[in-house]
Amino acid sequence: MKILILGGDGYLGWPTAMNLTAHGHEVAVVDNYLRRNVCREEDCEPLYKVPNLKARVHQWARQSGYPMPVFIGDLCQWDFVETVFRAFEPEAIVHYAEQPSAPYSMLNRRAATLTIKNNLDVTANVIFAVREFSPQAHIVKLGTMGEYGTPNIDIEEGWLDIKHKGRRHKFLYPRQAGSLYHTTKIMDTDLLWFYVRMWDLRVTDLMQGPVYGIHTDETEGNAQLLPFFNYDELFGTVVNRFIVQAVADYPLTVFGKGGQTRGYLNIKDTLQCVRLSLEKPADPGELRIFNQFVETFSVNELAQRVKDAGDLFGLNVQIKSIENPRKEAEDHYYNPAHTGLLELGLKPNYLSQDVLGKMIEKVLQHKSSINRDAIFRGVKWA
Ligand code: USQ
Repeated sequence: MKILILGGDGYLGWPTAMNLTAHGHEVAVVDNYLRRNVCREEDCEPLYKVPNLKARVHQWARQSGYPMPVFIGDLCQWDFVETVFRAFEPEAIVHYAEQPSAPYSMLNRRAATLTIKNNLDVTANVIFAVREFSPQAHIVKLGTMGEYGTPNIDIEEGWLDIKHKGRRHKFLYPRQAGSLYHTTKIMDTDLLWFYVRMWDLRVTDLMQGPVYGIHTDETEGNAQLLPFFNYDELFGTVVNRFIVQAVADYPLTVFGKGGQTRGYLNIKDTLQCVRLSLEKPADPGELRIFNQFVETFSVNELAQRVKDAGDLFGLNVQIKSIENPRKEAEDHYYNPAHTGLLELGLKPNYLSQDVLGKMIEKVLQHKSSINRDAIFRGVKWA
């Protein structure tokens, strides 16, 4: 299949690109280095240096024999979008090209408007480009479990069947996000659902939980191919942050009571979920939604697991509850369904001590590069 990856330089985009070529697909990658530029501006560089996208594509082609066209440009610009779609003629599009950080979206007005403009403009341009140039193409869009928030009832997989005054109708499951970033993902879903109804697009929306991990099958043996690994408050997800904190002898930053529960997954499972969705696409006129995670944990449970793993390495891991900079429920019901991807064939990689241990080993190699000042800056939600 000819697959276009938007956001192909990112934490998930780059490993996805390698993985899909290794599974026999023809892949092109697109990026404008937004994430790299924001990290530089905000002084929160990843743990180790990552070669630019063209250099990584070159490395991967030399190692694997799979070339990938690279397009560097801004998908908010229609001329660029048109050039990419005309040149590559994709049969499927994986849309990762969004500002992915909740704390960044809450930083200030500039970051907020950048997040709104970038995320919604790119999604709209993808929709228009598919309609104009590749109407049969399947869009696989990365959404987030955070679209649902933490309601006091079970979370279904995308949809809710409502019975009201004796009649029934199926609606998108109610969404109520906890950050501006998550809210832009809700707006993406609404845009996609609207155009699925109008133009019979075929769309899979993946409601993904926080991802952790460094290595994938394709990175083994070549450190130049590793994805970004952020551990700062803006771009690091919680497990990756806790691993770095454990290595840096920095008490694990549990926000508030630590009862916040989310659905987590290993980066390797992101790649499986995206590939399975592509290989068994949604039908024309279908918005298919999967909840993309494999197990749920509270922040306290994660901190304890990282401490246990750190102890095996002789690290002196402390856990410290600090005032929560975010406005979120710290003690809540959480029971989301997640059977769709398992039915497609997902084989979960769970958060074992072995997995945590491998991450600790890798981070220990870069201990001297850890910038302790980037770990906590306290971006306030309110
Ligand atoms: N948390 C802490 N201490 C920390 C960092 C985070 O207690 O040092 C807590 C947060 O308050 C939150 C939970 O851990 O309750 C998860 O935080 P996170 O930073 O790992 O995840 P989040 O900001 O929600 O965003 C991440 C990704 C985003 C993705 C989302 C999935 O950055 O792109 O969409 O996970 S989800 O959370 O399910 O919406």
